Amino acid sequence: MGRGVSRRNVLMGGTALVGLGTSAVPNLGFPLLESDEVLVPFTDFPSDFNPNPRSGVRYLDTRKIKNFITPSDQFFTVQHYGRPSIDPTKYRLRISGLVEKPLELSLHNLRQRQRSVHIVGFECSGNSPRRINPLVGNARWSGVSLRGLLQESGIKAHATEVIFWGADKGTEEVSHGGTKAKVDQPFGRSLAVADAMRSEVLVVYEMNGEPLSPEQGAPVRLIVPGWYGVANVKWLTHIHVQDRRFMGKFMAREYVTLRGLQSSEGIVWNETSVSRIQLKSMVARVTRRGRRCKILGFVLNDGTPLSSVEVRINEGPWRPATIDRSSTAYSWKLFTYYWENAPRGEHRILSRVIDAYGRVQPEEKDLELKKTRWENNAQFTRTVMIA
Ligand SMILES: Nc1nc2c(c(=O)[nH]1)N[C@H]1C(S)=C(S)[C@@H](COP(=O)(O)O)O[C@H]1N2
Ligand SMILES: [Mo]
Repeated sequence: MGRGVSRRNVLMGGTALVGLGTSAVPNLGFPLLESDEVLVPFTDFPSDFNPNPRSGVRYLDTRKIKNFITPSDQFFTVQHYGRPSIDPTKYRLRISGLVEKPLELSLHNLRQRQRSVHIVGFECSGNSPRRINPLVGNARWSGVSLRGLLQESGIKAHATEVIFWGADKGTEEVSHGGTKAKVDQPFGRSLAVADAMRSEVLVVYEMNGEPLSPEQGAPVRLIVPGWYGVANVKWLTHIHVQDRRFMGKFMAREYVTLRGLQSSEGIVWNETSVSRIQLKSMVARVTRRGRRCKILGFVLNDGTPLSSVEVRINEGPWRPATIDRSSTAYSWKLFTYYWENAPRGEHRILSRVIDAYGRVQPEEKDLELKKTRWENNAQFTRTVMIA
């Protein structure tokens, strides 16, 4: 895994949680709403919030997060070209390009292989505080390791890039160098070989112990732990290996972030393809028992161990929150903070997360040089009304 920090010793809230490999499947559910607790209403929640805002899209109502694992029928869903339906008995996954042995695998072939299970949480990189970040979820994904498949196909030494195409297509007008072509293109994303060969990247056929649903990519999808949703290609039918960068629409023309870097020469404008999840936390649910409030939130990041999550009330001091022990490297991490003697009235609640490299979740003003909408991980003030 490299990057200098061992993911086995996930440092959280000051305690080293040993043995939390991503394949650990903890049984520690997050505490449910207890009978004598009341929900504290948010005053910033959009009054027209609709969990199914339009056909093909499902939002997670983050106030209702009760479980570490998001139930499949609540997990968010989006896609760009509509949902193809694939007959699982006719399904084939093709692996082509710079490999010694091109493969064509049926669902049965995949299921016969060694099964890997990872808990992975992710959000769409277009997730927005305006709708209270509803494009998010955390699930248990089962399938086979992509690395195993690439090794079996005999990936060649000079390969640098692995493309993943879905069965869903759109007609795109592509324009380069003053020439234009109109073509039917499948949804496609790629990974550098080094990223594709991480042992935790999965070719998935089950979500939360059930076959993938049509909206979540049935029968087979990719899951790239620690990356934004766009990397997790649904309805995956074709993997292609090559020796040059893939510049498809969703790598190079959409899901691109424009960000200014301060340098001694002034600002350098950088454009990058959306990839690893930026360090983010959000307060999601507040409950109260008498004057004691329980603040629950979640953290998403690229899998780097965390150093702390903190909560701040009404511009008071930052205070440490407790990270739930069910957290794994690539899950979302639920956290709680108890606020004693919470007075009646409206209050502002903010959270921030700091990782083991000392990276701090940015404030909104720190993102002024990010000029495009993707990857908004700014600290997010919530407002509540306490009765
Ligand atoms: N084949 C295909 N895969 C896709 C997409 C798509 O349009 N087509 N959308 C991506 C985007 S932008 C996101 S955020 C996630 C959403 O995954 P979910 O619907 O399972 O939550 O799927 C990704 N995979
Ligand atoms: Mo997305």
